[in-house]
Amino acid sequence: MAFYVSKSRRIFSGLNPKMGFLGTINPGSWSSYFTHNHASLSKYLRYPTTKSCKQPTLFTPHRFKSVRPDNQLDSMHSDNDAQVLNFPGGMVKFTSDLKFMSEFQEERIHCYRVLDDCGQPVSDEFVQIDEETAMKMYKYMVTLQTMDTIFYEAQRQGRISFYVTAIGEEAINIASAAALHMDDLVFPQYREAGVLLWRGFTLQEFANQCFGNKYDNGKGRQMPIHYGSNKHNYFTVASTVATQVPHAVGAAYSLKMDRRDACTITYFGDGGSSTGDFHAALNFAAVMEAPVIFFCRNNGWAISTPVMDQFRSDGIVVRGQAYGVRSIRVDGNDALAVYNAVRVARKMAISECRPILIEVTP
Ligand SMILES: Cc1ncc(C[n+]2csc(CCOP(=O)(O)OP(=O)(O)O)c2C)c(N)n1
Ligand SMILES: [Mg+2]
Repeated sequence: MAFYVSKSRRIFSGLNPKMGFLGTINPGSWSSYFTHNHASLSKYLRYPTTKSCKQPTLFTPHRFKSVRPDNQLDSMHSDNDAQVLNFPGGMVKFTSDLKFMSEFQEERIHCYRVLDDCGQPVSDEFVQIDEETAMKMYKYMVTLQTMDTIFYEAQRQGRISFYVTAIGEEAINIASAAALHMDDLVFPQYREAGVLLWRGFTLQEFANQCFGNKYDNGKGRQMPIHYGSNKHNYFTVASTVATQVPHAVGAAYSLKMDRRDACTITYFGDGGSSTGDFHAALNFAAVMEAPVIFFCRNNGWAISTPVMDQFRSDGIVVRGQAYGVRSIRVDGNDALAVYNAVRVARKMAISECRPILIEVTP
């Protein structure tokens, strides 16, 4: 038995670097962690150690040692505060108000933009892009729309069996792609051909895939518009709605374990946000602190199902906070706003090892 335990301990420590979420086996660490880190606050704490506090198990996660909960506690605490409770997941204050949280906020979440309806800047607090990049973005937006028009007509004429356009979502496609690096892995839905176009997939390659000819990367085994390219770090389009979202979280976690200077981004629609995969993925990413950008294109419809028949929340953006994911709502017709939001999201995702949720509307 002693031999077995010492052997498994060796195996366990060998696995540890790759399995960062598995923590140390030290039952005393939980309470000593709080007293050590909050010595000055310990007089205010009520330790529900006798019955409600879960004692650590063999697989106590490392993330309980994250500094994030400490910062949260410090910011909410002042010397005048009454007793605080060590509630599962963090500290909470007591209240004697019997008050249910409202199902909505006083005001809907604002939409970030930097250009007004006439294209004039409304602020100077955003990163300007150089003229060359601006021209390239414009060129690719026009190219995307032209390609869509031609392939859409080919589909209507019966030359290809299926097609989906990004009409109205050109800025969403191109500006988000421009803010990413080539090492970032893309997990697309089906309305983001512009991201692949930006990365260098040629018009001929798009045609090869749509027509399923022998030059197609997938050798014609997929439906049209299911593009994928290893070379461009673009995973094959997942039209089974939102299945790509948890995949992106797993891949992001892998990038983090390998300490790569890259993140993943996954695109999905409002319809995708109405699936279980979306919720599982957000929670998974928050808990595992995975560098992933959830990019939701809320165009108001999942085919013929309007958002009013999908959810009652203030769009998708508010769901981030419920899962502990930083979020923003952005005007998808403002290419500079999309560019800035994705650029900052990427930086935060990688440097702080955290998921970010962006909701855009065309
Ligand atoms: C799991 C699954 N259920 C249903 C469908 C059928 N379907 C294809 S697209 C779509 C709507 C997706 O809407 P949204 O995510 O908002 O994307 P949009 O087309 O608006 O960009 C549905 C339900 C599917 N492809 N996969
Ligand atoms: Mg939609």
